[in-house]
Amino acid sequence: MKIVVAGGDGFCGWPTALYLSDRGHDVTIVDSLVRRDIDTELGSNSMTPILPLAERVAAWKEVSGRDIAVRIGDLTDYDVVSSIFQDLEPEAFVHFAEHRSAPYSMIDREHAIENHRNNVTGTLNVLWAIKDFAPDCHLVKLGTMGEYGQPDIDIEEGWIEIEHKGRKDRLPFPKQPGSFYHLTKVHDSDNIMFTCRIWGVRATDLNQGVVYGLETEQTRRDPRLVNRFDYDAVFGTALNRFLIQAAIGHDLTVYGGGSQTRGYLNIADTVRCIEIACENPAERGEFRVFNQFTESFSVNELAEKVQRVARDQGLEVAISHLDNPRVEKYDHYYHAVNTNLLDLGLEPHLLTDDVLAEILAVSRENTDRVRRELVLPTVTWA
Ligand code: NAD
Ligand code: USQ
Repeated sequence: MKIVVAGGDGFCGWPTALYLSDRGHDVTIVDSLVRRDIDTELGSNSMTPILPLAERVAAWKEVSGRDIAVRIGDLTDYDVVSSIFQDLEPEAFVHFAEHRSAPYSMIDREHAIENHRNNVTGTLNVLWAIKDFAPDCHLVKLGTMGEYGQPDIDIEEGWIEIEHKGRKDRLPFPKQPGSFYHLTKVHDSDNIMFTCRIWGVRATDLNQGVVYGLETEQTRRDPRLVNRFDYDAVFGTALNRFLIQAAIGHDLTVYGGGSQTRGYLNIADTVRCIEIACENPAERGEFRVFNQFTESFSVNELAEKVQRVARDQGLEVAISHLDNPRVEKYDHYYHAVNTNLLDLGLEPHLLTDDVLAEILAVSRENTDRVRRELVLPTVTWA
């Protein structure tokens, strides 16, 4: 298939582009490289030394013999987006290209607005371009499990049957997101659902949980293909941060009580989920939602696992309960349905000690790149 991977220079997008290319798809990466600019803004860096995009793609060609085309461009620019659809006529448009950090969106008013501008405008442009130039193209859009929040009922996959005053309907599942960033994903979902209804767009909204891990089968083939690996308090995510903290001998930073529970998945499953979505497109006019996670854990459970695996490698790390910089629920009910992707053939890579040990080992090889002053959180919700 002809597939565009927007955001293909990022943590999820890069290994996905390699995986799809390896599977014989004709892949074009579109990226504005804004994530690399944000590193400069925040004084942060990937723990792994990632090459410039052109060099990464050249290394992939050398290793695999396959071409990945690259377009540097910003989805908030409609000329860029319309030319992508006109020139490439993609069958699937995989959309990772958003600002994805909750703390980044909570820095101040300007960041909240820029986060909305970038994410909501980019997705609107993609929807208009599909309508204008490629009405059959399947939009595979990365949303987030955090759109739902933590309701006191089971979380369904996008839709819920409701009976109200004697009448029944199938309605969008209620959303209670926990940051301005998570709110942008809710706005995107609404915009996509609306265009499916009025223009007959075909779309799959992948409500992804927190992704952990670093390498995939493809990135392991050459050190130049290494994935980015964020550890700072703005872009680093829970489990990856704990593994890096263990590697540098920092206490594990559990926010607040630590009973907050989320859905998680291995990066190796992210790439496969995208393939499954692309190869099983939504119908014209269908707004399909898949909850893309494989297991759920509390933050305390993750910290305890990392502490144990680190001890096996001779590292003693303590668990610290910091004042929570976010406003979050503790001790909440969490049961989310995730059967759609499993029914289509996903075979999860579960969070075993071996998986943790591999990520910890790579982290230990890169400790010299970690700027310790970026580890503790500075952005607060309140
Ligand atoms: P990332 O920041 O590493 O990568 C995003 C990429 O998109 C970057 O390379 C960035 O330069 C690019 N980009 C951003 N805005 C753009 C624009 N307007 N035009 C063109 N390119 C743009 O993020 P990631 O971790 O790879 O996440 C990818 C997607 O998956 C995001 O939409 C995110 O919300 C979603 N997601 C991520 C996780 C996770 O744990 N990492 C979990 C759930 C959902
Ligand atoms: N947490 C800690 N300590 C840390 C970091 C995080 O206790 O050092 C806690 C947070 O308080 C939160 C949980 O871990 O309760 C998850 O936080 P996170 O930073 O790992 O993830 P989150 O902010 O939710 O965002 C990440 C990605 C985002 C994606 C989301 C999926 O950055 O792009 O949308 O995961 S989900 O959480 O399902 O919405």
